[in-house]
Amino acid sequence: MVFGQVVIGPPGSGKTTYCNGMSQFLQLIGRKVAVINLDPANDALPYECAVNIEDLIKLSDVMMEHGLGPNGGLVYCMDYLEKNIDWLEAKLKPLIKDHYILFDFPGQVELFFLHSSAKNVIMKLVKKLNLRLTAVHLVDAHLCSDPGKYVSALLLSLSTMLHMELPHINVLSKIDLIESYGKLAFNLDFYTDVENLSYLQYSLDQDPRSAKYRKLTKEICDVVEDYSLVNFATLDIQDKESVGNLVKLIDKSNGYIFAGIEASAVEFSKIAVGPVDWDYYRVAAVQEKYMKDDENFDDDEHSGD
Ligand SMILES: Nc1nc2c(ncn2[C@@H]2O[C@H](COP(=O)(O)OP(=O)(O)O)[C@@H](O)[C@H]2O)c(=O)[nH]1
Ligand SMILES: [Mg+2]
Repeated sequence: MVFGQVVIGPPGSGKTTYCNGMSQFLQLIGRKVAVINLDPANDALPYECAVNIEDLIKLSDVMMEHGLGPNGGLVYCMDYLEKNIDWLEAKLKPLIKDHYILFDFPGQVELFFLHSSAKNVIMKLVKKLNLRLTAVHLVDAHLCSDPGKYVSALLLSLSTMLHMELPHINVLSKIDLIESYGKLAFNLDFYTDVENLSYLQYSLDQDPRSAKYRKLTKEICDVVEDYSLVNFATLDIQDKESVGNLVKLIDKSNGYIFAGIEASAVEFSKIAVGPVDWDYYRVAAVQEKYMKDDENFDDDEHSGD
């Protein structure tokens, strides 16, 4: 059983920086981490990647050969990756024995709430390699400074959650910059908890530019409230405490904290409903032992694929 994160979110939301910071943090707490770059539009990578989609396909080649723009080119690249999933699987196989995996995905949002190729890639890997992944969906906290943009972030987050069908954590990234955008219309809790959107609708109705979309805003807010799935964690990637708090949430969502614990269903339930406060150094040690024990099982399990 292998654990990891699928890092997604709009362009510029901080995915690549996140993969770099998160891998450093996880290594500090004793985990072996492999970062997989699946974004062919990533320029200079700040991290050392274990697998790079550029070795399979280059966005610039696709754009030139097929006369596509960057968006069409990225869709093509993801389709191509899905067709060549064996390439990725072969690259991942030696890593999954003892690594925690971070996938740095492209920022084109349609790939994660509309198209199926990126999702199919993830689902095939989950099934074939027995991965336990959490989708970490980064949204620039800047969007909170404009109620209209915040509503679009809510809708995007909800659509992505429903489409991806993975354990999912939405994150307001670059929270360290939030004060530089001026005073927010509401407290930060309002934006992270997503509990009562009527205040937001009222605020939007006061602005003549958005008042004409009143009905649309109300419908979108109703959908988000009815599903009651969206909320946000916050992140400043340079703040160790902020990254640590997020790691605790992620470890709980993909089951990392349960790894190697031999307990009854009651004990597991206690951990599941308990606070996310636990000792990650201990879990890292347990996990290492568990992965070694699990190695033989995984080999047997997948030898028939
Ligand atoms: N202040 C601040 N800047 C960040 C943070 N995360 C990312 N950035 C910056 O946001 C920009 C876009 O980040 P990048 O990782 O390339 O985004 P991507 O397109 O989603 O991969 C870069 O200039 C980063 O330095 C953060 O937590 N705080
Ligand atoms: Mg990037």
